Amino acid sequence: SPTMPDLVSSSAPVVLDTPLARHVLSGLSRQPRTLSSMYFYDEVGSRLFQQIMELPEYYPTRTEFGLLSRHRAAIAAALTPVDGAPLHLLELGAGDGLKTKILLRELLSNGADFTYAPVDISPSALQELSQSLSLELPTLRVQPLTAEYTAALPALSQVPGRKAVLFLGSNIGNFLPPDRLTFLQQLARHLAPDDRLLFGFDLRKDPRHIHAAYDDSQGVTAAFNLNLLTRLNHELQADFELEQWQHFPQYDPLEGVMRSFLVSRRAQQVHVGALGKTFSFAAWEAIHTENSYKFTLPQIEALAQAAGLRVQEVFTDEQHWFADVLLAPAE
Ligand code: AVI
Repeated sequence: SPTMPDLVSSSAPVVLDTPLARHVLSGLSRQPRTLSSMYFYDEVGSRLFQQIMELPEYYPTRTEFGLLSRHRAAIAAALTPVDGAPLHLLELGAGDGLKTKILLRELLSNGADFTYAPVDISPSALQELSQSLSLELPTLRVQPLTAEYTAALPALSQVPGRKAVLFLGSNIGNFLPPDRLTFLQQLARHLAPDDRLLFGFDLRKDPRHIHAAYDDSQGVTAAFNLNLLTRLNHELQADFELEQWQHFPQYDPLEGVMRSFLVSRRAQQVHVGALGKTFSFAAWEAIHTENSYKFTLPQIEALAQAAGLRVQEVFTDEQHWFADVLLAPAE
């Protein structure tokens, strides 16, 4: 009929205006092509990341778990207000909370008055965490929030009492250096003098150990990286053929960064339905999908200082592979 709306016309491209669609449009239109690792964490991606954390080669989780167990009394004491004021414990990128439960148990057994507020971009991960907490730690007060890290910060200023912000697992390593500083500066702006931060940093070590952690023999990390393309196929009606892409991680010992790429095995075209656009890739062209920075202690000190913070205490493992660093606002 002449009044048929455009909506039902099958030839018109559907242009979806979502953060993911906008990100993919700009990331695949630029050179080098880049997609953010932030979008790894859909339901399948979050599950694959849980599998990564159990891999023999992926040392960060095990190492941080060990150091948190080893230093749990000192860390819990450093986070608890001496005057018995209530503590608001915010965790950015909480994931499955396996490591955090060590601290939560310690705080509960000390009789600390606190609320645990886990923030995660993945609703499924957060739901599983809330369920497991209500079973394992039924007396714990939990306030979960599905959000990107930065979206959770403004609410911090309104929290009464002492705040402690956990950012474990070297999530900070996934930011590029300028974004890392901006993020810490933003966070510091919402802190009162008594507030504390506990940040996990993966430390520099033998590059072969680092490389193996991102190129595991079972191919779970490859599946995790490739899942980003599956996500674009599902959510943006793209037609990436997964067999035509290869996971390629590379450690740069000068910059101390593990970079992950998806490399096109042949010249190919990929249509992204939701963008109404086709992208051409040359043979062996790469999409840069992740940065995982590794740190030195002087770098951590310098970062803290640049953000208006100071390092109060460094908790580490025997091999000095990983550090959980207690930060406070600079005087
Ligand atoms: C979440 N993040 C700290 C992990 C990392 O080590 O950068 C994500 C990851 N990527 C590959 N393996 C694990």
